[in-house]
Amino acid sequence: MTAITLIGAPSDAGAARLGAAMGPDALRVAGLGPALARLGIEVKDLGNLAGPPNPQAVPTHGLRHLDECVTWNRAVFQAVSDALDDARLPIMLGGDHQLAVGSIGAVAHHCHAQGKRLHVLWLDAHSDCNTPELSPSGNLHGMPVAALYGLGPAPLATLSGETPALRPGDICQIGLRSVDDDEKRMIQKLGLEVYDMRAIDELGMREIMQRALRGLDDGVHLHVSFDVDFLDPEIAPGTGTAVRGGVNYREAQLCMEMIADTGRMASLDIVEVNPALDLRNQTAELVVDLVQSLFGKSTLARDLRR
Ligand code: HAR
Ligand code: MN
Ligand code: MN
Ligand code: MN
Repeated sequence: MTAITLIGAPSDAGAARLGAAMGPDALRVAGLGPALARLGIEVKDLGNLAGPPNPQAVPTHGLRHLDECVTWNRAVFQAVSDALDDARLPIMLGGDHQLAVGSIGAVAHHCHAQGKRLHVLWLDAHSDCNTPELSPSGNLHGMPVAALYGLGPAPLATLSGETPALRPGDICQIGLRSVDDDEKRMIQKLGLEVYDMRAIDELGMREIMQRALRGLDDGVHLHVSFDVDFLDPEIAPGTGTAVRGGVNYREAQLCMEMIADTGRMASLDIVEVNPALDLRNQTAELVVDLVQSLFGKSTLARDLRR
């Protein structure tokens, strides 16, 4: 298994509520690094990147804190690029989800250079494909998918040097249950493959993961962008925009296990852990549990499974 680099990105500049900046440390307190090391993986923790705080400004031109978010994303782009250049698997610890512009931008750039095809699994209650014109809030964590498709503020839309960083068919979103009306149109316009909670209820997580993961061969770099509000707030309350009716514990485990079985995941974001809204760090602890499955921990050895 590839060696892992943990990259803390303590930003909450893209969110409405403060607190996601404490996410990386909450994940460390919950034992993320040692849990991965126990699986036999070499883990290096770079500590936290430096960047600006949330200025708590009001929106201008449909968005808040653009300069701060650009600064954060440039730092994340560089750190993720460095890890990929060293043939390591970067885990970007957010922070809020706007940081995916930098991390996925770096992955897109890397894939281009290596002649690999990029496939992104976006696990989230939200579709995050607003633009400043469409956003009801002006918060940039609701806009990273649009930016990766070359839409929205130019410094983010062109950040990776690959414009757009993503093409139709590159992303598959799972767990959606809070999508703004204009975002519904954007999902169609961008041609996103989406599985909302109704799809999970009707088809089951197994069928959805089989569809989401089909066609992965060794020419594919699989990136997982895990927004913890994907999970039901009853089990993961420590997040800024919790939405009821989310993915339950068993569904989440199966999702992670099926990704691990592909052996193709080459980069990961863990975002929107907000310890200020949590109870006894249970959200970070749950994430550590699930991420072990994502890296191949399983109850039975492969040849004993049926
Ligand atoms: N769609 C809403 C907005 O744009 C909420 C976005 C939300 N928060 C996130 N992203 N955690 O996944 O403001
Ligand atoms: Mn998100
Ligand atoms: Mn979300
Ligand atoms: Mn694809």
